[in-house]
Amino acid sequence: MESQLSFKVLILGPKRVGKSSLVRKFVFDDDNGPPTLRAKLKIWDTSGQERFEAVCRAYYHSTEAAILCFDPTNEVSWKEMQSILNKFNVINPDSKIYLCGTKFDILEDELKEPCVDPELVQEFANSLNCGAKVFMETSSKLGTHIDELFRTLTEDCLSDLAETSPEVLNTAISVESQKRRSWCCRQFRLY
Ligand SMILES: Nc1nc2c(ncn2[C@@H]2O[C@H](COP(=O)(O)OP(=O)(O)OP(=O)(O)O)[C@@H](O)[C@H]2O)c(=O)[nH]1
Ligand SMILES: [Mg+2]
Repeated sequence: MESQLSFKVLILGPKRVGKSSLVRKFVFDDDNGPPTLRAKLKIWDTSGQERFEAVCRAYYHSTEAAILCFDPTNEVSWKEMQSILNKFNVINPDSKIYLCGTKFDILEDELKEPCVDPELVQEFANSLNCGAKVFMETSSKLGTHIDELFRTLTEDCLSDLAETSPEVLNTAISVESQKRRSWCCRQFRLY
């Protein structure tokens, strides 16, 4: 049962878009929701540096969900994110996909529109044909929508599993976090 409730989540995206900040906020911020999660998440935070790309690709396999981050204050990151997603899809076409616009606090502070129209992001998500979900307005600085993103992802993984094992929806699991470092991808486990 325990292994069934363990989901591998990959955090992908171009460099400096805020992937590590997102994971840190979720894993280490007490205000967030891990205590109510009902599954073990193994979160792999990848590097966005191009020189690590080949190594990061080794982590694309056997992933239940991928959070694809881009920075709506930086249009280049939107294009680069799509290119990373295409490569990911070739290796792992069955993964759930969550498109995540980061650094929303900057847009709010500067009263700016995102570089990419949220409707276009949604259209792109629809075109992926895998039920990709969009979270356009996350901020690791403020904690905006981060809990909601991971909660939705976890519930989606649990719902899929419940189709074959309905009892998983009644299972409660306690939570603690551990951190393990490696040189290009870091794993965070939530229990
Ligand atoms: N204002 C603001 N800054 C952010 C936010 N998230 C990340 N940053 C900043 O963006 C920069 C990059 O953040 P990281 O989390 O290291 O980005 P990354 O995607 O992990 O970068 P790589 O691992 O190099 O690919 C840092 O200076 C962060 O402080 C956010 O939500 N709001
Ligand atoms: Mg990082």
